[in-house]
Amino acid sequence: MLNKNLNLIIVVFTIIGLSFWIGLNINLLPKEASINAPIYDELFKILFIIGLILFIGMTLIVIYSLFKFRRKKGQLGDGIALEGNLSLEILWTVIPSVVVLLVGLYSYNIYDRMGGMKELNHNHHMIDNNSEKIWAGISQKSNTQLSTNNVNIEVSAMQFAFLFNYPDGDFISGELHVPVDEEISIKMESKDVIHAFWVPEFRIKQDIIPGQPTILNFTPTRVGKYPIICAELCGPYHGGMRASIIVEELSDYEQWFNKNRKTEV
Ligand SMILES: [Cu+2]
Repeated sequence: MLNKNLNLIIVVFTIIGLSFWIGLNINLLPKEASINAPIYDELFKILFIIGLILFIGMTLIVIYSLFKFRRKKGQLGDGIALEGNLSLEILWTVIPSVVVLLVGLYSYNIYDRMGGMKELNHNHHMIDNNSEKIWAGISQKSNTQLSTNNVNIEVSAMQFAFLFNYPDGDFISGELHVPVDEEISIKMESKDVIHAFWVPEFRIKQDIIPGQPTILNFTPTRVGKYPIICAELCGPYHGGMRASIIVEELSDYEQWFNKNRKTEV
């Protein structure tokens, strides 16, 4: 009995160890290109490790049972009628409950660190037509801090394209250009149905909702060209609703901006 328990403990620890090794050494995510990416990846690693423990553990139990509990030659009767196992039932209720609770708390912490809990709605008045628009979404800064931001971009989403308006330069672009290492603030509005602005390399995704403008703040950290993908099924050509975000050095960005800006008459 003691020997059997010892074997079980060794197997369990091997599975946990192997899962941690795989989870920490194999990266399934695209390269990290914003300050949100490392925060998000922390949570992803934990979830990946938990998933691996379950996957490897259950696969081994199935394989073990296939051999161990196989019908023996000449065995014709039914199996033993088992009914209830209180300790086992407590175990498989308590462990998942604790895991889910901890993951929930940790996710909240991650979302908070990414800026998801910032109060963006500074509209304290009752609803009236002159009041400020309500913005929602991820931001590392509050609304008042955002107004001092130097890179302001308005995103319009429609079936089936994204358009990027640069109000300071009074022009519209089909590609989103942003300077690296600067805090970017984008205000997003939908012209028709729900869309979502998703940049996998930035680990950010925000819905664009008709009648409910949203705001998204991020700081790109790596120069390059990344896809912007609509992540909300928005119609027959949803799959083709893509654009690009080009992260470049500030001087390159300014050059591009000045080339496109409307000169005042
Ligand atoms: Cu869309």
